[in-house]
Amino acid sequence: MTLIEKLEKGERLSLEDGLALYDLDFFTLGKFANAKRTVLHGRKAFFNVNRHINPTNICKDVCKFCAFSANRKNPNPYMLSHEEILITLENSCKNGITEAHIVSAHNPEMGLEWYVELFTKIKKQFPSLHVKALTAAEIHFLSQLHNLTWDEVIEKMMASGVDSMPGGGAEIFDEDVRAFICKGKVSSDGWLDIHRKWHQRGKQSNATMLFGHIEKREHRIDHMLRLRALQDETGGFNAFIPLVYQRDNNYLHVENFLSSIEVLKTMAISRLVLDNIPHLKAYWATSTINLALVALEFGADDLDGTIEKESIQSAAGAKSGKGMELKTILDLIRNSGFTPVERDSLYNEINVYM
Ligand code: V47
Repeated sequence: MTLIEKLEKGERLSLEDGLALYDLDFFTLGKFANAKRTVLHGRKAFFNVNRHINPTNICKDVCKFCAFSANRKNPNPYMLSHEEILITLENSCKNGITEAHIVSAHNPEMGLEWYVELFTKIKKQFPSLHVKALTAAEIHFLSQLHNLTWDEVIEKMMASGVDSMPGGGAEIFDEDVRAFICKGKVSSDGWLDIHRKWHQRGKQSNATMLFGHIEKREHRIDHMLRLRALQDETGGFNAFIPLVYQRDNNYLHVENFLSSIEVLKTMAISRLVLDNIPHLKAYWATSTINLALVALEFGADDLDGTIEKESIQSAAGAKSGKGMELKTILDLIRNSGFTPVERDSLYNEINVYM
C-alpha cells in the first residue's frame, strides 16, 4: 500500500511512514492532517483561561536548552512563598481562570511537603480551580530527594488535590539525544512510566516534545510512537504539545533555527501519527501566535490559553512573557475562520463563542 493509500484509508503509520510524510507535498500533508482534525473537532479552536505559576527557578539539574533556571546566563534566583502564590491566584480568579498550571525547577530547598501544603491551601481557598501540577521530571526529582517511590509521590499529589499532570519534561525520548541535552533528568522510560502510573489511577495528563534543537526528524517520530504505544495502553493523554525550541540564553548552541514550514509539517505529522491522542496543542508561546493560528489548518485544534505570565519560553527569547488577553485570543481565532471554544483543563467545553 502506498503512503497516500494508507492516509486515505486512515491506516496506522510506522516510523518509516512518519519520515516519508516530511517529503510529501506540503499542502497534501496539510490536507490530510486537516481532514483528521476536522473529523475530530470540526472548525473548533480550543483554549483555556489559565495562569502559569513557576514557584522557583533554582534547579539542581542543568538541561542545556533551559534558560529559565537560575545560572550564569540567567541569574536572579527566586522562590515564591505560598502566600505570594495564593495572592496571585486570587487576582487571577477574578480574571476568570479555571486552571492553575504549576511547574517548577528542581530545587532541593522546596520539598514534597512544600508542594503538598501549597496544593492543599489552593484547593481550600479555590475549590473549583483545576490544579495541573508537577511534571514527571519533578515527580522523579521529588522521589529521589525524599527516597520515595514514584507511586508514593503520586499518592501525595492526589491526596492534596492535584487534578492533572502537565506534559513537561518529555523533551526527546531518544536516549542519546536526551543524554546530551538533559543528562540527569528522569529517563525516557521513567517519564512514560510515571504517566502510566498516573493514568492507571484514572487521571489524565498531557505530553510534550521539545524539537528544533539537535534532534533529527526520526527522533521526533520515535518520540510520537513511544507516546502512541502508551496511549494504546492507558488512554490517559489529552493533548500532545510539540514545543518549538527557543534558542536565547542557554547552553545548547543551535545555529539552524527551524523554519515555519518544518514546524507546520511536524504539527501535521503529529496529528496523523498520533491517531489516538485527541488534541494537538499549538502552544502559541513557542510557535508565536500567528504560526499557531496557521497550525490550526495543519492538524492543531488547541492554542493553550491566556497564561498571564510565562517564564520558561520567554527566558529563552519567546515573546510570551505577559500571556495574552482573552479578547485577543477570541478575535484572532475568529479572524482565522475558526470557532473559539473555551474549555476546561480536561477539554470539557465551557463556552462556545459563535
Ligand atoms: O519540559 C524549556 C520546555 C517545558 C525551552 O501540559 C523549552 O498543557 C522551548 O511543558 N525552548 C515546560 N521550550 C512547559 C510545558 C508546558 C507548556 C504549556 C502547556 C503544557 C501542558 C506544558 O518547556 C519543558 C521544556 O521542554 N522548554 N526550555 C526552550 N529553550
